[in-house]
Amino acid sequence: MDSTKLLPPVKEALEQFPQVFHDEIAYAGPLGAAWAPGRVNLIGEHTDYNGGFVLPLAVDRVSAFAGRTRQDQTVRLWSTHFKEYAQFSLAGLPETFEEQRADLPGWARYVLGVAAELVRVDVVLKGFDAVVSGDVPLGGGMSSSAALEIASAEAYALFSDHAFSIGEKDATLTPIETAGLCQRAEQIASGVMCGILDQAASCLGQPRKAVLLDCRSLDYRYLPFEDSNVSVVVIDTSVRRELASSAYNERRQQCEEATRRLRDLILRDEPENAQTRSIKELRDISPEQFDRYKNQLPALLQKRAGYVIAENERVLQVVTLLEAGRIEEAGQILWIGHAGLRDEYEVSCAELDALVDIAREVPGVLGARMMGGGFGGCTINLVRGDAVDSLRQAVEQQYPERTGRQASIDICRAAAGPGHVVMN
Ligand code: GAF
Repeated sequence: MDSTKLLPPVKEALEQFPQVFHDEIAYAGPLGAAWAPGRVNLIGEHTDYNGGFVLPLAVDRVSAFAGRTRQDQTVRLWSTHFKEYAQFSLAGLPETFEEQRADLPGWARYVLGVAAELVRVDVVLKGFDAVVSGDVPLGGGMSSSAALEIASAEAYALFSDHAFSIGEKDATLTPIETAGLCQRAEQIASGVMCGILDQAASCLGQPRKAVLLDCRSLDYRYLPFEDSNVSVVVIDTSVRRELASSAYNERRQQCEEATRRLRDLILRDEPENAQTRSIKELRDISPEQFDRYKNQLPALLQKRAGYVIAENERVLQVVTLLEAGRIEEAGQILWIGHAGLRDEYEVSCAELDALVDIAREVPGVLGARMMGGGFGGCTINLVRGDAVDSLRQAVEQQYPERTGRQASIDICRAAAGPGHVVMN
């Protein structure tokens, strides 16, 4: 393998392995590396756990493991980012958030959680030592934790000498099954009852493509996403808030409560409509139905459900526009999505709003909105190539003035899903 072709975090982890794990342990396999990408989401925020649609793309930023199989059941890890070790045994893995190892650093709990989920589906794992590296901004709304989980699954497959495999054909686990399993690992490790968006986006990544995922049926299809004139610019507010986890779970509960109430109302008034009996999630309520019943909901639930139902429609509108090559109009929908997240779903914050406001004044920015769970992290901006520098300048000048913070700006490309390599 020509190591110059490897992604920088993969290269870094491979280079560091012999320096970090230099004790004279008899390994059971060759040096190898496994990785998986982070993601951006074009549109479809907080729709995944409502059974709706999302439109993400995996990006050219990865989480990576490089290491070797051990002869026992121990997993020993070194994080290049946190500069710390973590170690656990594959015997006696946690099944719940409460049971997870409190003495393990947060990042290693995701790796442990993936092992627990793999063992639950009867996969046989082997211990390994590995260096963990990555260039997905941590906690920045580009799914660094999902990238770590999917890279972990890929690493377990690699270091178990392919006792199981992940892939579309003749594999033990399909990419979407792997995503579901890593979603549960995330829930165990973090206590956040996340949907499947992040893990699926990482698993399903393809260069120059976005993926439309139906989070209920888990059917998906790819959309060409390469316009040499338009860049995907991600701007990080540098804000990370603890509140995000509890607020996320609260939003999820509010959506469930809104669904129950709407179902009861619709059942009462339209008992003859057989479809109403199968209302399980906000996905099942059409915008027209919602308009008929929304005034009977408490104001807060009206806002939450209204946002989700409209956002689901926005995903499908963006798909239609992208397929017709009308990217400028697709950009317009991102602004509207941001307003919904800010005013109705109330998961934005002053810093995210400042970035979107600044972007709105820059000619050539086609659309922008906050991305991910909210309360911090990044915005996604669709920007005409010749406007990227103006956007950068506007952010550098205005964001510190408005917020007292610095933002970082990154251009991302749609990239492949997980991968691995064995060194000779
Ligand atoms: C976070 C979650 F992990 C996702 O499942 C998704 O709900 C997203 O927030 C909001 O769209 O990234």
